[in-house]
Amino acid sequence: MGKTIIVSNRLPVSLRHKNGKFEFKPSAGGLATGLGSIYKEGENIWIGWPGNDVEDPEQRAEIIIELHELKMAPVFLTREDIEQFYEGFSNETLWPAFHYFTQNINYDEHHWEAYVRVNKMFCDAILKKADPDDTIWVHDYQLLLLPQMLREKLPNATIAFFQHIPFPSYEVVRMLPWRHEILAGMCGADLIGFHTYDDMRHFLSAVGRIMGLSNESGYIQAENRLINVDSFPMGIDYDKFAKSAKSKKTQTIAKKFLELLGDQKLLLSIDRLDYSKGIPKRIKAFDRFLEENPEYHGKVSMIMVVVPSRDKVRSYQRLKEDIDTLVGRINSDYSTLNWVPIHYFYRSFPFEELSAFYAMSDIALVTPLRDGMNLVCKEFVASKVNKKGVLILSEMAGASKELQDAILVNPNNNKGVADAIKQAITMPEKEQQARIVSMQETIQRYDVFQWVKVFMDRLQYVKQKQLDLQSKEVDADVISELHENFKKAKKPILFLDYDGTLVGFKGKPEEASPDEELKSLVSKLTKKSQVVIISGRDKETLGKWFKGQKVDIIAEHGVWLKINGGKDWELYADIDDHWKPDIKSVMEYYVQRTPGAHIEEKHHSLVWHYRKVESGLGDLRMRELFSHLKYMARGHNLQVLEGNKVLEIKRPDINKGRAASAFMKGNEYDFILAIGDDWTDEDTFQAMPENAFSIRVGYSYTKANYNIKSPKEVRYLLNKLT
Ligand code: GDG
Repeated sequence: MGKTIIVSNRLPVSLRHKNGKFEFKPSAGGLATGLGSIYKEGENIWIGWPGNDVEDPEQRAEIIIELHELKMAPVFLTREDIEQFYEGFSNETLWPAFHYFTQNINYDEHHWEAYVRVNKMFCDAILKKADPDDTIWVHDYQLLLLPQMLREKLPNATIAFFQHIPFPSYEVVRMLPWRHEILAGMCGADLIGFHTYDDMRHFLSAVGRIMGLSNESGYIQAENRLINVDSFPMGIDYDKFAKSAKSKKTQTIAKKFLELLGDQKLLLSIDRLDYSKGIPKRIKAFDRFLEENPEYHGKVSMIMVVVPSRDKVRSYQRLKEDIDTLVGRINSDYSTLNWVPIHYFYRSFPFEELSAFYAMSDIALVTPLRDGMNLVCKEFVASKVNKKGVLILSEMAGASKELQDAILVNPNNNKGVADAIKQAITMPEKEQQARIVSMQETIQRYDVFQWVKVFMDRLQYVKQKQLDLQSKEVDADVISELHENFKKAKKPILFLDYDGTLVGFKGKPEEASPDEELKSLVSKLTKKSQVVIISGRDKETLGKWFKGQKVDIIAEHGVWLKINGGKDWELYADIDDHWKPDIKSVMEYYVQRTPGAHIEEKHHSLVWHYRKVESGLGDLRMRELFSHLKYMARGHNLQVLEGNKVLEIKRPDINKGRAASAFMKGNEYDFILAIGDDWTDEDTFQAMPENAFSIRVGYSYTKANYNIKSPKEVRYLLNKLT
C-alpha cells in the first residue's frame, strides 16, 4: 500500500512576505482540519500553491525545505498563471458556470490554455513525489483535468476527485466549448465525489450525453475501468465549534460585543465576497422586514461579515460596490443615535471572534443563490450550546438537503425571506430548541472526520471492485493456457457471439457486416474447430454474412439453426406467437409518442429500439413501456429484458443458453470456449460445462471465467489460437 497525496489549488498554509522575509500562516479551514488526519501521517503529503509568488530561486529552495517539514510541497505559480488560470478560467469561467451565473461566464481561449498548462504543472509536481501505487486525492474545480493527466502517467494509482462547488445541469455544461476535455479530465479518477445527490446526477447525465458513457447506480463503465460517482456531504469539525462556543475566551468576547450592541435581536450574515452568496438580495429582504415591521426598529440588527475574496475580478469589485451602496442606504434611512440596523465589516475575523458571533447571534441568515454545501450554517448550529437560535437557510445551499429543520427559503423570494426573519424572531424557545437539537445531531454525526473516513473507505472499496474484475482479465498467461488446450484438443468447439464480440457496435446495425480480417479469421478457425456463431440477430442477415463459411449459426437467440454452412435453416425451438399482436399494439403506441423509436419483429420476440431517440426521453419512455409490458407479460408467460438501448419481450425458454446446451447434447467436446458481451450471453456462460472457458467482453460482473477489453482483443486472442 503506497502513500496518500492530497492535492488542492491552495496549500493549507499561506505564504506571506514580511520585511523581505517570508512566513507561513496555517489555515484553520475545515478541509485542512479534516484532512490533517491524513496528510500528517507517515510519508503522506499535501501538494498545492502556497498562495504567493516567489521569484528568487534561493528563497524558493528555502520554502521547499520549510514546507517539507510541514508535510507539504509547493507548486509555484507566477502572477500570469494566477491571472489566467485562477482568476481567469477557474473564477471567471468555471465558477459562474457551475453556480448557474451563465451571464457572467468568460469564454477566453487564453485562459483555457493557461488552465491546461497549470493543471499540467500540478501533474508534474505530483509525479516528482508519487509512486505507481499511491493514492492521490484531488480537490475542486481548479484541477478538473488533473485526474486524467495523472492516470496517463500512473495507470495503476488510486485517484479520487472531490468537487466542493455545485455541478450544474447538462444544459449549462454543454455551453462550455471545453466540456469534453473537462469531463474526460474528471473521469481519470476512480471515485468522483460531490456534496449532493443532485450534483452527482447532473454529472452522470453530462457524462452520458457528452461522452456517451452510461452508468448503472453511479458506476460508469469507462473503456477499461469502473468509475464510481457518489455524494459525500461535507461536514465541519463539530467539536471545535461547540467547544469554542463554551470557552471562557469566546464568552468574554461575546459579552463585550453584546454590551456594545445593547439589547438587540441579532441576525448574523457571514460569507466570502461572492455573487453566489446572495448578499444584496439578503440585505434587500432585511430592508423589507424593517419597512413592514416598524415595531422592531431599534430592536433588531444585523451583523454582516463579508470576507474579502477575488477582489481583482471585475464582477467581484462591482458586487462590493453594490453591497456598500445598499448598506449605506439602509443605515442612513433607519439609523438612530443609539441604533444601526446593519453592522457591516469587510474583513475577516480571528477564529475566537467568529465563534463569539456564532454563539451570541439569535438568527443566522444564510441565503446563497447557489452554494455547493455552505459550512457557515453548520458552524452556527454547532455553536448553539444553549440550544437557542434559529437558522434561516436557502434551499439553494447543498446543506439544505441535510438541515431540514432550518427555516428553508428561496433566496429570490424577497417577501419569503422577510417573512422568515419575522418567523425566526417570534419563534417560541421550545420550537427553537427542538429544531436546533435535531440539526445538531445530524451535524455532529456527519462531521468532517466522518466525511474523510467515508470517502476514503469508499475509494478502497471501488479499487477492490476494480481489482476483482481485473484479476479475471485475459492476460498473456490465460492466452497461452487456451492456446495449449486448443492445440491438444481433438474435438474443440467455439461459441462466438457476434455484435460487441467479433465486431464493435456501429451506428446502424446493418453496418456491422464482417470485414475481410474477420472472415479470414473465422475460416482459419473452422479448419481446426467447430465454430458456432450464436447471436440474437435475424437468420437472413447472419446467413448472408457467413455465406460460404463452414460455421454453424444459431440465430435469434436459439430459434433458428443452420449446420456447417449448409443452405437450410431448421427451427430450433417451438414457436408460439399468438401473444404478439397484443404486445405489438402497445409498443406501437410508444413508437407514436417517441420520435426515433422503432419496433423490430423477430420470430420469438418483439424488440423496441430507442438508440436514435433524444437521450433522456428514450430512457423515460423505456421505463414506462417496461412497466406496461411487465404487467402484460405475466398473463402471457413472457419475459421482458432491458438491453443496450433496446427493450425486448420474449418467451423465457428461448435463450442462447438453452440453444447452446441442446447443441452440445450427445457430443463429447474436449475444448469449449464461449465468448459474448451482454446479458443474453450470460445464459450461454451459465449453460457451459465446468471444464469450459468463458469470456465476457467489457468489465461487467459476469458468470464467465474471464473478462476481455474489447472485440479487438477478442480477435487477437482467436488469432493466437490458430
Ligand atoms: C466552498 C464552497 C462548500 C468565514 N468568515 C470568516 C471565516 N470564515 C470561514 C467559515 C467557513 C468558511 O470560511 C466558508 O465556507 P463555506 O462553505 O461557507 O463557503 P466557501 O468558502 O464558498 O467554500 C462551499 C465549501 O467549499 C466546502 O466544501 O461548503 O459551498 O463554495 O468555514 O468559518 N473564518 C474566520 N474568520 C472569518 O471572518 N476565521
